Amino acid sequence: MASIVAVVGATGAVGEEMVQVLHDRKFPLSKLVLLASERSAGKKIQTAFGEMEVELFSVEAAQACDFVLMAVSGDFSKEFSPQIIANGKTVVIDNSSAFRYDEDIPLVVPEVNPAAMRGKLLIANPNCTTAIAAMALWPLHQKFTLRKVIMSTYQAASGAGAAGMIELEAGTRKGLNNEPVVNEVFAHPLPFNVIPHIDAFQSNGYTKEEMKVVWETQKIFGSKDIACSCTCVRIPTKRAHSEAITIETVEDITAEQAMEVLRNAPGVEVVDNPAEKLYPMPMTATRKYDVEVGRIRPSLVFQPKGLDLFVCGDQLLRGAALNAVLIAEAKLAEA
Ligand code: 2RA
Repeated sequence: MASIVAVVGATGAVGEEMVQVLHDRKFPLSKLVLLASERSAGKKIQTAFGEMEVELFSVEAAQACDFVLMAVSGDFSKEFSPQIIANGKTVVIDNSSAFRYDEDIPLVVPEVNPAAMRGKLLIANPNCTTAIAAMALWPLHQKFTLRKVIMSTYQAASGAGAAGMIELEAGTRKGLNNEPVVNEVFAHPLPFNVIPHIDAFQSNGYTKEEMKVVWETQKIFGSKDIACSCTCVRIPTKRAHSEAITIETVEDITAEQAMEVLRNAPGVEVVDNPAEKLYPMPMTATRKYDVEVGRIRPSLVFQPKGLDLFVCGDQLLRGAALNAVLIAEAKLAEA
């Protein structure tokens, strides 16, 4: 059944990708509406569907749709998402962190916990770092049961939106010209640097980005028993996040067994042939739907009950827009 879909925040990096993914996946649309606040309303933008005018957001305009994909700030979503779903029919898929930790709101990666959103109108999209890791970790959890997840990330500029990518590109040019590199989006200049600071520091010394991995992995996997710890680092790449992950499992696990499981997992591409210099990289994972997984080897600390692996996924796709559209597709199938 064809649906009316709105993308709210279509002029941002995630919103733009949502429109592109709806187009590329041939989502059954009867109408696509681009909604935004007064600042962007009236703008004409080029999309995969041709030139489209951005319309002014209102609750009524959103309620006229079957699906509303929110690519806006948490504050905006917190105010308006509950108002939109009050009509009892419009499905809101929210990319912000506004509702991710509410017990009653499902936090969904469709390949992992689609049942959580059955009958629900407001669904939260996970943080990109979690969503990318979940693709590799879930199939391993199902077969070998995760006990511990220890992760270090290498996160691209796109995580900070279009402004982050622009700051990286402009700063890199300036750096190469020996001009001073200024930073507004990132805590420090990002070109030629790595910054172990994404989002706000919490009272336990971890950043919110790091705690999101912990909270969200446990919620999506439905298990508080998985102990997680994470260090999140921004690096000067453009739009694919990388993650070095160590797992400890309840069951014995070998690299070959893990590879076999991951080769059959949806949304995963095993790229693991070191002899041929084949392993996941942001350069090859960019603009791919699948998450690349490789460097799979027994953990020197936890073997025979543990592995080390490296994961790369497109932050704007798997980490945001693709996951949101897959949620919408799963809701359609539910209807
Ligand atoms: C980042 N995870 O990379 C954030 C974006 N959601 O900054």
